[in-house]
Amino acid sequence: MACPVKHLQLHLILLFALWDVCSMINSGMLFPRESSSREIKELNGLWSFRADLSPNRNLGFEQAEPIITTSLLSQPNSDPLIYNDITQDPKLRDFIGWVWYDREVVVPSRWVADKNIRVVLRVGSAHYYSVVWVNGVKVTEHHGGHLPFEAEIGGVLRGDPTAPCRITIAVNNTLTLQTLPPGNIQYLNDPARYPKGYFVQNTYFDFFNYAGIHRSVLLYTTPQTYVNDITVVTDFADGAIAYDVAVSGSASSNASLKVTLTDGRGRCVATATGPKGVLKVVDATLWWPYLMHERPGFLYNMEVCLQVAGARGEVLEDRYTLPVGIRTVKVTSTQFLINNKPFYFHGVNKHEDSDIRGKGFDWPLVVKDFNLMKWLGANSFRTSHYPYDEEILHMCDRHGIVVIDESPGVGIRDIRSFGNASLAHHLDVMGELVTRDKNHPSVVMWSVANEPASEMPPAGLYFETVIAHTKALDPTRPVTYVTNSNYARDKGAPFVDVICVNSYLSWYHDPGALEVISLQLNTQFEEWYGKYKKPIIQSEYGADVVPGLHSDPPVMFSEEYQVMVLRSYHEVFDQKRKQYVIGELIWNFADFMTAQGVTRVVGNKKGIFTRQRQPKAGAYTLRERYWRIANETGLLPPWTKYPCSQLRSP
Ligand code: GCB
Repeated sequence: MACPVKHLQLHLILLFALWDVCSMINSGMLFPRESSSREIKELNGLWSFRADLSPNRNLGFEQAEPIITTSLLSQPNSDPLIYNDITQDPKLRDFIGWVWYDREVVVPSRWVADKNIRVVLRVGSAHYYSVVWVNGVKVTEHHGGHLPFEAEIGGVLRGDPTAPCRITIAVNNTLTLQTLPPGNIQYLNDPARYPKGYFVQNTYFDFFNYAGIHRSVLLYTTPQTYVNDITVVTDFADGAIAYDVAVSGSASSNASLKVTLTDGRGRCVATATGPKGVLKVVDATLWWPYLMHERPGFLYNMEVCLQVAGARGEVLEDRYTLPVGIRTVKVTSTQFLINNKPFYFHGVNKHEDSDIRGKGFDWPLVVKDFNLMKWLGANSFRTSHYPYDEEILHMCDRHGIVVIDESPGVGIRDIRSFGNASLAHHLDVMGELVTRDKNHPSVVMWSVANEPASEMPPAGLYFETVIAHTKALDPTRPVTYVTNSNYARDKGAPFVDVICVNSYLSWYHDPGALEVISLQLNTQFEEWYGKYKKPIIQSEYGADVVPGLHSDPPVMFSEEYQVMVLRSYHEVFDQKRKQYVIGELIWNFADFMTAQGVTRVVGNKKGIFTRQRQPKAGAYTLRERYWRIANETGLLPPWTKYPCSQLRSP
């Protein structure tokens, strides 16, 4: 008979081992939250804005650095922070180069007067390379969109407490072969065909390269000695939460820490002291995915209270509360297990994309998308092809929507993008991503790239390195990348935990030939599984639809054709999910904007919803299927039981 005490000890030893490695990444990027010791001031709304249209695109720096004069901004537009789709000026929509944002902010005088307060400026994401000044003093710069960056600005503000706080952010959307995603600028020098200095930006991905500031800019405060980072690793078997708190600031070595875990009703269920420890929850309520349990997305609140003695003997405190879900993730050769139960991904690929806002964060859109995913019976999505706003991950935690969290490593297709500079940057980006998202129970797997040229000779070492690095940062989650290479030539596949394959049978291959799907998809799965003996997710499949276009017999771009493609794929999924296929993610949740091109009719139309989030016929096909799968598992909570017979395409 198994000894329960031994069993418990084993789990804890394992947790501690993991947690020691996790402490490697304790450099901190906690989501800003208000508490009795922390305040937030959001800086959303209108900023002064100007694109640098000068011939060398450098006038802003020539005139402005180090002090930003108002001359560059003398005729400021008052624009929201994403500029591409709000302008009537085509030069601005497709602008490449530096744009400048500028704003004067009222900072509470207490924040400046009280030297025990740290004032932090945080940019949720700006695409691609950003430089930030406060009152003309450069405070930070950052390479890469889709991830946050911040700077402590209290020192600058205190330099001249009478000065207003002027924040200037310059953002450049130029991509190079070493950026993530990669791109390159091509000068077209034929004077008979192009004006002098004419250039284009080539990219190797299929979404519009929305530029500017995509997410919240805010100021927040902490005390000078503060909770800089928290890492949690949980174990469902014994309700254990191993935590590791990183403290920063001058008095950090004298800090005392108390950690309190409360349940949904605010009842204390466990406490611990010290920067590292284990909280044990008796009869823990686990975190479960949507449609897998009657109580999906259960979260505890873990409050960290840090105390240090002030100069006059007073107690200085910092408090930070982290939502925590208790769950485990494991991969076998045929299954994906959440809390040791098989999980089948029936979900979508998304984009942060909508009319006018482009990639700008928008709460009503986020809520609508969650309502649609739940309507659809989707239990998961991939953050194709970059990290999404943290608020979206919080929604996933709360609603039990499972996430494959993807880096911006999309379109690594030029051999020069496999060099050392690219690799070093990719490792940094994975560090930033894992640091930001490591505590989300909804995040169950990292995807380091989408459709790289993984058959190229350097791809093997490149992906071995990126994947090993990601696993070292987070030993608790599987790591993958999404491939469309041939199974026999893919050099990175030996290093992934789950094979994620994209294929567009009867679309990009054998267009119009629906009859080949079954045979070719079977072959695809058998070849990948035969070679690697790893579980497989169909990470993309689909077909473009011009909404309202009908045709019988079905032809490409009609609603009927998309339905037929989906059904043909589904038949094969149904055979293979009994074996080793562990998921299917439709491409795409909604139509989205792309660069202009001859295959794109105002964007990519493979959405099952339009860009305005109205269902196409394919949405009903998928809805019927996803609810049927959810019903089959027998784990569907009674309140969600859906009579499949009543779900019918219109
Ligand atoms: C893909 C890409 C995705 C594209 C899609 C398409 O393989 O991963 O970004 O949008 O195909 O529709 O071409």
